[in-house]
Amino acid sequence: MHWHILGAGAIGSLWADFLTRAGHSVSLIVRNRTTLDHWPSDCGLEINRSGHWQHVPCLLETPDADTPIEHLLVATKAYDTLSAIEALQPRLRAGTELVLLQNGMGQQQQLLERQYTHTLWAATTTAAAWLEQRHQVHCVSLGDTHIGPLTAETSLLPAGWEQLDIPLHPCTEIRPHLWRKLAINCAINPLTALYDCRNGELQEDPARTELMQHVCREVEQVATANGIELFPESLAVRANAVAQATCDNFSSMLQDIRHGRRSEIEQITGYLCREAERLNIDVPANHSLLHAIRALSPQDSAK
Ligand code: KPL
Repeated sequence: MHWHILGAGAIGSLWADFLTRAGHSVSLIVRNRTTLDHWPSDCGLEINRSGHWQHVPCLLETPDADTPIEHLLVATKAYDTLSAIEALQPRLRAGTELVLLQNGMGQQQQLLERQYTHTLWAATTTAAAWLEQRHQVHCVSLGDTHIGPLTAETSLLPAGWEQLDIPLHPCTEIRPHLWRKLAINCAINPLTALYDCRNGELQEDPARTELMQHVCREVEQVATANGIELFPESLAVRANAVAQATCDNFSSMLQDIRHGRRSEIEQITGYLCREAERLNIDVPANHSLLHAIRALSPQDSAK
């Protein structure tokens, strides 16, 4: 099977490794010609697993290459989804398999509303990785990945994914899993961005803990009104456990803001607030975080 991967960040690069290990060939679609010309290596990627570097053979190309795409993994930032897929339309076919593997919610529904004829899945992962350089990725943890179909009459897994040697959980209903990841991200990401702190530092200050508890209670209300059961324990307890397990990490949102990149606040807390408004639920703590993060990041307030 030949898989194209759109988005050469840490997660896209990690999947290039997973897919090639499973015997598939991979093309990494990079943003543009300049990125391609400045790629630090002429032979794809390197991955560091448990302290050892290994080569990941993959081809590199730009979105305007002319080879058809039959299997596409979309690992871009959530806000780039629609425009990135639009740009690839000339290369996609009816029935092209498309997997969305991203943070946040809203983009899955927006893509469905475009009524393309592709076969769609959404996936969410707790796998963790970071880029040392563009072509060098460190695998921190394989995590757990849930995947499920978004379109009708779609099999549980895309072609060749049954061979992936990772904790992969196919499910008929992906929405509750997307909500669970969204809920954790609502509870941790904007707070770490606001306080400019590591995930583990959220629990070190009673004011932060209290705000996190408010945020969690509001998220639970909106999830429940949507018919979603989050976790057996409260979201605050689960989010604290995740913050503890990733205590040395800087959340993706904080990293985006520190690097002057647009954050995914609109696809995380923004989505939650839009759902709350639709359901007539007051979410003042989440609203104030949404506005605070927009104000922190010129890239976000420009949108
Ligand atoms: O998913 C994450 C993120 O940073 O986006 C968490 C779980 C908060 C880990 O850092």
